Amino acid sequence: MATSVGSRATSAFRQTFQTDRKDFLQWFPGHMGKSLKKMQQNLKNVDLIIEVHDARVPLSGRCMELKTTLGGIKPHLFVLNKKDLTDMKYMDSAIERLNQDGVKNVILTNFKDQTCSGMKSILPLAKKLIKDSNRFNRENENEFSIMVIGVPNVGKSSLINRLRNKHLGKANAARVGAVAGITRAVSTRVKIAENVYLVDTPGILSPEIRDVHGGMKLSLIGCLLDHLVGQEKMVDYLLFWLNKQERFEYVEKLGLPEPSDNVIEVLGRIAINLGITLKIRNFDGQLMTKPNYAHAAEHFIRLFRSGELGQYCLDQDILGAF
Ligand SMILES: Nc1nc2c(ncn2[C@@H]2O[C@H](COP(=O)(O)OP(=O)(O)OP(=O)(O)O)[C@@H](O)[C@H]2O)c(=O)[nH]1
Ligand SMILES: [Mg+2]
Repeated sequence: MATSVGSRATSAFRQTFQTDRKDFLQWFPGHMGKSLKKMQQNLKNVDLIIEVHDARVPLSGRCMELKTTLGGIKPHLFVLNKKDLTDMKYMDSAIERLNQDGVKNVILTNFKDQTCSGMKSILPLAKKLIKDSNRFNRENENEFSIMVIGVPNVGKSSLINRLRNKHLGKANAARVGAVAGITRAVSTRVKIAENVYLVDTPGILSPEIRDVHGGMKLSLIGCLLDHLVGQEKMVDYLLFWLNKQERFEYVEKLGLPEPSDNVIEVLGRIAINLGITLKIRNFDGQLMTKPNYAHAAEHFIRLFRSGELGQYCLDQDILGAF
């Protein structure tokens, strides 16, 4: 049933998002096969896989290629990270759905929180799973080797640094960054505790099963490079999603008069509020001031990603009512 927002009924907002699937296939990097092959080769020396995910996309964030090439062979721990940015009220149903899909040992974490209890439980659970498993073909029975995998920008290197810092100080930390593709190659193993080694890997992503919604959600959380998708298109999808879910916190945070589904109108208003304009010459040579839509889009996305617009589980629409 439609509810009323200011003078506007929410049924007035878009119920579908139009985009060209042809563009969407180009968003996904094509160079990841080499890393995936290296990860497969390393698998024989690995006792456990930690798969890191972004808790804002607990279902659409899975890379099926990772699942089919590396899943099922070794004990597996599934970390739903960035819980500080997700809407926690959907996490129970997300974990239930993952369990139904055969994903066990799910841990929720926030690697930015030094007191995170999920974080503290990773190593003890990893050791238990390894001890309970059948470790065949292992040269050194007393050593544990763990490979950390996942799509780009979910916190794989952060996990390694957190475990490392706890046990061995900050020297030689893995590189971490807010854009996708910071880790470029499968690392040599890093000692994180007595007899425990971790292998960092680059984010792996492939377009094989993604629908447009999955692709747009991954772009919003920073798994794809923004310039490939286009920030204005990303804001357009975000507006579509927020309005459809009746999440209107953005209106006040961005100083808008009311919710809107019109991306140009919204970006124009943000640019005016922030005083970000461009001077351009019109056809008869006169200087004109125009809103800087690109910077306004960047601002909107930055606020969304930092959690300043609220906490969101972008898969709430496919998880259904809780
Ligand atoms: N808010 C929040 N940010 C996090 C969390 N964990 C990691 N980050 C941030 O997420 C970004 C990506 O972290 P990385 O550890 O580089 O992620 P990655 O999976 O190794 O990324 P690639 O190597 O590019 O595939 C960085 O800006 C981290 O500071 C978390 O739990 N919460
Ligand atoms: Mg990394």
